[in-house]
Amino acid sequence: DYTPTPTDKFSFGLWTVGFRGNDPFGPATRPELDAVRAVERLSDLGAWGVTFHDDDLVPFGTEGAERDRIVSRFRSAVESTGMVVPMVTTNLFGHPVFKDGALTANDREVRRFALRKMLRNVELAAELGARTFVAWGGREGAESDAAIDVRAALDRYKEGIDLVCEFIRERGYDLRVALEPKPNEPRGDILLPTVGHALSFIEQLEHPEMVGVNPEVGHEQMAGLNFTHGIAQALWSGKLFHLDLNGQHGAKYDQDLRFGAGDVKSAFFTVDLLESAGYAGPRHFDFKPLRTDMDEGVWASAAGCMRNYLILKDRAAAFRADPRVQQALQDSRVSELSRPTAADGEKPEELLNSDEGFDPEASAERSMHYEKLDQLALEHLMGVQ
Ligand code: 3MF
Ligand code: MG
Ligand code: MG
Ligand code: MG
Repeated sequence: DYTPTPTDKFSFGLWTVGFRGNDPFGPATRPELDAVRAVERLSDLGAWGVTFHDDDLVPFGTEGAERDRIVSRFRSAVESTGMVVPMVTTNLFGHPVFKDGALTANDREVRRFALRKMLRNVELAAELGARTFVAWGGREGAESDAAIDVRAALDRYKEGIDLVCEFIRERGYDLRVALEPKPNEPRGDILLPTVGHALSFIEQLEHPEMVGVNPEVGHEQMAGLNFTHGIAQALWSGKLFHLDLNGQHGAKYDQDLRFGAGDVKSAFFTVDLLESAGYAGPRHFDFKPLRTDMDEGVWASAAGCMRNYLILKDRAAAFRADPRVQQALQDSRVSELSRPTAADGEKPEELLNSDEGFDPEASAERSMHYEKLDQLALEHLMGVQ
């Protein structure tokens, strides 16, 4: 039975089920989705949490009593369904004011406006009990290398994230920041294009301990990278604060297919990793229901994301428990990699002079037996036991 429950910690952005099907070549194909209905339907389907950009909930420029009314109506829906708001993020890409970026726009007034928008949204995130504040800098980038001083842009990016962290600390909020990498789209090139770039950037910040990453399946795959390896390195660095699960077919436009509907073999190993590495954060979906489909398709795709995760979780567990797999893993000497290369306390000088009678020719003749191991993974994925 692959019915999700809140203990699975599945969450969805309001902008996912609320996506109306507009693309660069055509307008929306679906009507607007009311945020309260989104919360109720997601809760009915077994989701645990709902996330949003400030503008998904409160239209850009809405102030005062109207803003308060919208937030409190949403809050009531969240509370009455028992849902949570684990993450909040800021839209710093939609309004034309951000056409040249937000925290790294060449125009200083734009950067100051972007920071005010972000700080205000940090207040809202804390108010709603969110623990993660995602920052995707979709417009932080360029089409022409003549138009941007990348080193200055990184100074301003650091300055912006540092200010957000300082604000969180001064207010005493229980909130961490997660940077979301993406290589391109909508900009020709976006700053912090991959998980690796973001991890290295974080080390330059004033409060690196407060900042991690929010990797998205499709974003890494757009860069031709292995998503599972990317999140493995984030886990290894203690930086996998959150993640965006979806589907993508290789290096093309950001497809945002429902989770599992892209590279399914990669999705299998992603779930296998998350479940075996003890990742305790949200299983957050950032996808777009196909613009060919109407309301029923929206909910079918949301249900599909969760169902696919649970199926893959089941398949991965069966893979790990299979005695043939355990034998194959041993034959492939996978766990030997966990053994330190040097002997306990061994110095490089001793290692240099160690003569173990090692025979490179004989070693090179040993098969790693990966074909057999990988075939077993594929058969479990395909449901053949
Ligand atoms: C774009 C994205 C974004 C981010 C979001 C932060 C609109 O490709 O993935 O979704 O995920 O802004 O969570
Ligand atoms: Mg995306
Ligand atoms: Mg995407
Ligand atoms: Mg995303």
